[in-house]
Amino acid sequence: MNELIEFSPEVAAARAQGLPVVALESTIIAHGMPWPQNLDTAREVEAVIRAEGAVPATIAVMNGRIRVGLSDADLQQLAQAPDAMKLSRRDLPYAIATGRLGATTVAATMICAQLAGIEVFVTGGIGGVHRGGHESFDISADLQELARTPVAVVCAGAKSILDLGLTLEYLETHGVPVLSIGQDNFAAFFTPDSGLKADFRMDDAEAQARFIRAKWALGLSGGVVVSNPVPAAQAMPREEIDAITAQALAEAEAQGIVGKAITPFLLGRIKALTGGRSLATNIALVKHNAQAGARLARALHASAR
Ligand code: PSU
Ligand code: MN
Repeated sequence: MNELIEFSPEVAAARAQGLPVVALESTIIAHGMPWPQNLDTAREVEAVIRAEGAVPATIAVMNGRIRVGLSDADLQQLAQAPDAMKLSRRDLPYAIATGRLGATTVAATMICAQLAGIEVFVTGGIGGVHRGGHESFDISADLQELARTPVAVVCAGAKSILDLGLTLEYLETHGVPVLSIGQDNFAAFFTPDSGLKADFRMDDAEAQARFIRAKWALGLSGGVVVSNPVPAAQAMPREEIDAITAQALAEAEAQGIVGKAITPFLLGRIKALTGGRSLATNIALVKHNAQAGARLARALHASAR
């Protein structure tokens, strides 16, 4: 096993016993949600996965190594660290080489999950092609990672701060399938329906697992997106979130926010402009994804690699 990886006792035991494991990212903790809701959510998401019969493995970089499975003290540290780096593919070696504390994005978490032999990863929303991305070239490295790294990513789609149409086009070009649970359309994070069709509707975890096994058995590299819409009762009203998103995007442009600072900036502004209601939706959808991810991990586990 790679000496740069360090498993928590819980994840090490799960591996030894051959239990299904679900990876979780840490950028959502360090940069996606404010204290203390970030810590509460991290704990609750892990609890949902355990209740569904799988073992959670939250991933971060600490002391020059990739930590797969965080203790509660680790979660507390990450949730309050003012200086945690946001690590995507390009940044991972820097944090390891310098010993900096780092939170992993979808892209970096996929890399670490694959190194750790974990097939399923749960997040809130994936990154995507930003609006105006054809000019700014701001396309999340998450999409390239989905094209190359064989991990199934359960998410509530991608946020409408992005250009969801271009995001789906990019995924199609790179051969990344988008499965949808419970509806035909791709989810839009704060709202269930993006108005854009996902590739294949697959409501149950066994069907998703058969699809994923077939993809990998064919030797097709890369991941699979599993889009799990936020439950209607916890969603934001569409018109409201669209108006607030437009305002947050205008503020980002006026303030010259670029690069990896954009996504955290927009999330923070949307939370403030909704009086915290977007955060409640965000928390609800991550927990909902944890349930779907744990079920998928169990189904994949039941069908040998
Ligand atoms: N979606 C969320 N919350 C988040 C993110 C996405 O609901 O915190 C994070 C994820 O870690 C994702 C990253 O990988 O933002 C994408 O950042 P960028 O757009 O800079 O690639
Ligand atoms: Mn970007």
